[in-house]
Amino acid sequence: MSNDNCLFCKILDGEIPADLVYESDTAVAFRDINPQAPTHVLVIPRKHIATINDIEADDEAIIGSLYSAAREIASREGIAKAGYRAVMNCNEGAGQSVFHIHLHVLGGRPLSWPPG
Ligand code: DGP
Repeated sequence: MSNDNCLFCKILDGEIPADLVYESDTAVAFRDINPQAPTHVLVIPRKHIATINDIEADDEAIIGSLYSAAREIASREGIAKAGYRAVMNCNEGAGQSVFHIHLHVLGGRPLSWPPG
């Protein structure tokens, strides 16, 4: 399930430290190293999935669990009522730089739309 060359798999394995804020059987979340908002948390599946394009039918429960994590994190961070964004980039053209899917959970400031 884990990929030796994947930065986020190394965080899951404890090889690279991260500020963990949430853990479940299927998902882990930690603070982004380069935060773009007062709350900027990355929610990742424990299973290595490189991009949205690589999600398989059997992964639906895992993907759902990422949003359950986002909801819980938003509540804990106190941003649920004001509003937050949960967004996943797919491939370089959309800004994906780490090829292990991750939901960016951003909040704590006004967020404009559309993103750049
Ligand atoms: P994306 O560009 O959508 O693939 O987002 C990747 C995010 O990962 C980016 O916002 C910065 C973050 N990131 C990269 N390396 C690390 C790291 O070593 N630790 C943490 N916590 N975040 C990282």
